[in-house]
Amino acid sequence: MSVRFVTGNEGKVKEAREYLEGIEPVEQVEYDYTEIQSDSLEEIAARGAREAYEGGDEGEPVLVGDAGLFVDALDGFPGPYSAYVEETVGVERLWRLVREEENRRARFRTVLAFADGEQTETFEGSVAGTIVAPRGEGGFGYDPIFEYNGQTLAEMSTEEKNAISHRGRALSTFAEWYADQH
Ligand code: ITT
Ligand code: NA
Repeated sequence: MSVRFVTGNEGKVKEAREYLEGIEPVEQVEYDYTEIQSDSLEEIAARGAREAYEGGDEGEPVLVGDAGLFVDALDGFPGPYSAYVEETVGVERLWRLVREEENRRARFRTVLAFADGEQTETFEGSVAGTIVAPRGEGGFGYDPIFEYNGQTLAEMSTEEKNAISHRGRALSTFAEWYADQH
């Protein structure tokens, strides 16, 4: 048995392997599941996981992740639309929107959904920070405008970012649950 991680991103698979080391092998699969329109990452990931499970090899459990940046003053925008907003509005212009606000708090959230045909379970990880003017060359996506403890995620080393990562937190919760079940 192995867990099939549905993602186009090999880096995420490597990260998942670190958390599931000694528990279960992780295999990367690409599956173009329907991303439903919803403001709930849980709902999007759970539907995706069920669809990927049904469309994949019988009996092999799947893991689907969905993540986003939720800005308090913007009622959680861009949230589940983070990838689309990054492509259209862009990170710099999102900063300019938030700059007008007194409250610049935001949160990165990842939800992982696991489906094995019998059950669908979701696991959350999040990190709270502040939206700032872009700084740093590392990371990806919204990292340059997300500050945590005085540093943007783009200014951190990979190790520093992983240690506080929303995805890492979701993976570690999932790994603990999975180990308990198997
Ligand atoms: P998958 O193939 O794994 O589904 P994806 O591009 O859909 O990849 P996510 O659901 O993980 O990626 O994230 C959605 C968007 O949120 C992504 O395009 C980024 O803009 C942003 N994002 C997610 N995690 C981030 C992080 O740690 N730092 C900066 N931006 C992040
Ligand atoms: Na996704």
